[in-house]
Amino acid sequence: MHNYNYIQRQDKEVFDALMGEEIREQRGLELIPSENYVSRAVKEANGSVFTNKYSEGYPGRRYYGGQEYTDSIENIAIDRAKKLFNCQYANVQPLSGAPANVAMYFALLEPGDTVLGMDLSHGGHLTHGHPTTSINKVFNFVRYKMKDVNTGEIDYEHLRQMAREHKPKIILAGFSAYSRELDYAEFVSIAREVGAYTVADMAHIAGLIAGGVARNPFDDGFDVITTTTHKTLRGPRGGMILVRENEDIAKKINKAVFPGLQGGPHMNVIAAKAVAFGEAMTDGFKVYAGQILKNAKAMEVVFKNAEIRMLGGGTSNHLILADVFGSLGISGKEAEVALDAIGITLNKNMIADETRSALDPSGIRFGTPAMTTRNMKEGEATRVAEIMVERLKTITDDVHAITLRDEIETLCLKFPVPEVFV
Ligand code: DSN
Repeated sequence: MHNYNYIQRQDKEVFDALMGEEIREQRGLELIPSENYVSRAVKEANGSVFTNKYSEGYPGRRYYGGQEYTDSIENIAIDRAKKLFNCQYANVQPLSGAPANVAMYFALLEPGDTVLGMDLSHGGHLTHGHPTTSINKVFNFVRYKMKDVNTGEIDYEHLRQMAREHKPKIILAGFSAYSRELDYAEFVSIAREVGAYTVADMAHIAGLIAGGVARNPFDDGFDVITTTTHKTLRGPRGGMILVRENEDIAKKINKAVFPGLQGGPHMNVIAAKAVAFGEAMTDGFKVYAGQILKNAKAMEVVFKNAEIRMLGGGTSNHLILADVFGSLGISGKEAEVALDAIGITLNKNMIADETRSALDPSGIRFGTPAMTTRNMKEGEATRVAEIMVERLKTITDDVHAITLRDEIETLCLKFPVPEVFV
């Protein structure tokens, strides 16, 4: 556990909140598939002197003086990102995933241009053009879906027809609640036919790609990848945009990030990204990424045996989306609250063609990146899934809930959150 000696001496209110979160993270089981635990080294960089520095611009081309070390740290982060994802250009300044996507749109599009992206309820993301977002006022978004929600297969023929009809400038692959692999070559073939850029938002699976257990969209010819750095990649909260080989696209991306969208980059976060990328280059990270998948498969088996419907029929990545309303008659929100009461954190989630509201949908979404960082393996993943099913099937049994909560807490104490990964 981190010590916060200076904060403790100076600011009791903030110290109390920090200690509360430290204990919550140690004692509870984190199954939100977009969350993870970073190393102490990443935390040190994130909380370092680089937070003091303004560095508008890019290495070698800054607007303020005193940049010898900021240039050095940003170049380290860029070089490592390029090696990790096998590409020629990287912009490590995006503050997070949403600004990375907004900058990418402004780099590649003119107002009114069309983007073909995945429907939110079929696994896409708000920033892929949901009607409630600001970018939806600037660009025209059309959405594709899965052909069969029971296998997760995308309807590529329909996607091709939509591309011919709507003539998008960008075809966007990627998701935040989808449990299968995409056929990137098919996306590239469709995009080339209509002259569109191919962009993959790999925020959820960046660590799986870096660890070599998920396909890299660049290997099939994608032009651009956007991502966060804090999910499976196990870095600080932040974003990044990668360009496979086209210098013109890379220049447009750089201009769109700064000065187009952002001001001074958060150099402390860039330092932490550099440290996390260094960790992701190790053999240990490859083992970690592989174990994420094995743990998710172990959970899939339990849900299958319990006859709880999973969107896509199961999982090929780090997450599972389960239709608890259709299978057990309880809403996603009820399931989230019931599991939270026994120390398991996950999130309610819409399922494909949702009939309920976004705030009380039919599904729950959970995944294995954080539990795998705690060194839990298939045995623990199986038991956790069994506990989840038991809890959901006996949701009104408060006495049994106490037994299950004790078992989760014991498990978490046995697998403390580690601080050193290399
Ligand atoms: N909020 C992230 C997730 O949970 O998937 C995506 O932005």
